[in-house]
Amino acid sequence: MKHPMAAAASLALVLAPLAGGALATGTAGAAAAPHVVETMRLVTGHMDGKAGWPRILNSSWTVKKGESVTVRIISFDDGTAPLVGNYMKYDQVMGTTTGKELVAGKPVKTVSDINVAHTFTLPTLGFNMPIPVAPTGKSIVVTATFVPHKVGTFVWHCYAPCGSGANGMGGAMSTMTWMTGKIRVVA
Ligand SMILES: [Cu+2]
Repeated sequence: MKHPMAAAASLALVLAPLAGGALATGTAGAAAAPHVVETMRLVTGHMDGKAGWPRILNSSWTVKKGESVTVRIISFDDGTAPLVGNYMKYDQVMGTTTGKELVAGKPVKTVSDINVAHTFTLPTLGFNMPIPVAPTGKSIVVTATFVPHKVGTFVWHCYAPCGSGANGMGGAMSTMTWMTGKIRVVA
């Protein structure tokens, strides 16, 4: 805005490819890119009225390809659901612009399996946020930022066995809009 219009326009043309490159390596430029925040609340069966059925509210949203998306999850769940088998890798933060997520403001790369309550995982986009157990009677806020580079409708899952049935994968875990949902990325 400080520059004459023509100069600003040509500057933008020159900087655009650089900004894209900077975003891809996660080093700089994110502040200048479109940026949205998607806030979700993760409630327990006691809170949503269905015992044993935790739920992520605002489970489906739409963002634009190439924009910076901060996922903010406010979890009230004080129960753990340690990861097992092939899902144990989801104790790692994946696909974020910094390689980390913020847990109560603290940057971390991983959450110990024993402390995992849920995950928010978009496997096709390579994005994963492990959600640690919340202190009883309180909430914990977990945030992470990613940039979707593919257009489409992508299903997210929780991969912690927080549902019902012998393996914890039933009930909320296998019901759309509870522990799984759809994220749309548009051009
Ligand atoms: Cu879960």
